[in-house]
Amino acid sequence: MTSPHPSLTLTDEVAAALHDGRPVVALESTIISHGMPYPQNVEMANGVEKIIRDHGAVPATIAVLGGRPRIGLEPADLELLATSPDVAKVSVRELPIVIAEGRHGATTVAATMRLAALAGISVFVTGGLGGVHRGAPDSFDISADLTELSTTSVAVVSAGVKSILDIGLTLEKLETLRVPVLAFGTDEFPAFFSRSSGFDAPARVDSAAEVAAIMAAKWGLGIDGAVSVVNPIPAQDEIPAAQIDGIIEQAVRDMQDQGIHGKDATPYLLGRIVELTDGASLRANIALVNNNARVGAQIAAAYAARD
Ligand code: PSU
Ligand code: MN
Repeated sequence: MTSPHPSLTLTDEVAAALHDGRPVVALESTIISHGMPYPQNVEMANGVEKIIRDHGAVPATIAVLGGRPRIGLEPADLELLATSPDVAKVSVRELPIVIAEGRHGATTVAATMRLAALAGISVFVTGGLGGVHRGAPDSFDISADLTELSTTSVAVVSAGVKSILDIGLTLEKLETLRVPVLAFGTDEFPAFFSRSSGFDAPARVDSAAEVAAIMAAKWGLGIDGAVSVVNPIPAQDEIPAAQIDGIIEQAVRDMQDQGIHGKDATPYLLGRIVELTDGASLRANIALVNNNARVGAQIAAAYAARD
C-alpha cells in the first residue's frame, strides 16, 4: 500500500486496517450536515458505520475538523457534524479554504473521494451522486462530483442520481468523462428513491468480485478516475417514480421561486422533498444508504482479497 498523505489525521483503527491491507470503506459527511435533519442524520451516520463493521470492514467517515482533514471519526465528531451550524459544505474547491482557515467542513462526494484516495482507501459509500442539474444548459449547474469521478481512483457506491438532476445528461457526461457505471444486479440505471429511471444502465454487474476485478483492470491500465457502482434501493423501501416525480418537480419550482442556486441547491431540494413527503423520502434515503453500505463492505473485502 502507499502511505497516507501527511496532511491527514487517521484514527488508529483506520491506519492499522490500511497498513494491514484489511478492507476499509470511506463515508462522506455532507449527507450528515446538509443532507438530512437532526437527529436522523446522526443515527444514520452511526448506523452505517455499524453495518460496515458487521460486514467485516472498517468504516472511515471523512470530514475537516478545525482545519484538519480527518479519516475516521469518533461519535462526538459525528454529533458535532450533525448539529453545528458552523460546518461548511465542502467540495474540492472549498477544501483549501477550510483547511487554511482552520474551520469545520462536511465533505461532499467529490471532496470525500479526494481525501479517501490520499489516505489510500479504494472504496467509498454514499447515498446519491451529484450530477447535471435540470436546466443546466442555461444555469451551467453541474456538480464537481463528476469532475472528481473523472480523475480520482476510488470505487463509489451510490443509489444512482435522483431526478432533481437531469439523469440523461448526467449519464452523457459520465460517458464523456470515461467513468465506468456499473449497475449492481439490474439492467436499469437506478434513480435513488426509485429502482427505475427509464434509462438503461451502461453496464451490469452481479457480484462484488466482478466490481473488484473491474477496479483492478481500470487502475492496472493506469486509467485514473472512479468506478461508479449504482445500487438500486431495495424494492420494499422504494418510492415509485410516479409518486416522487411530481414532488420533485414541485421542489424544483419552489427553489426557483426562492432564487436558490449554486451550492445551496442540492441541500434545499433534499430538505424540501422531506417536507413534501412528510418524511417518507428520509426513510427511503436512510434505507438506501444502509443497503449501499452492505454492498460497499463486500466490494472492499473482495478488492482487499485480490492482492
Ligand atoms: N445527493 C443526495 N444527498 C446528498 C448529496 C447529494 O441525495 O447529501 C450531497 C453529496 O454530498 C453530493 C453533494 O456530493 O450533495 C452534491 O452537491 P452539489 O450538487 O452542490 O455538487
Ligand atoms: Mn452545483
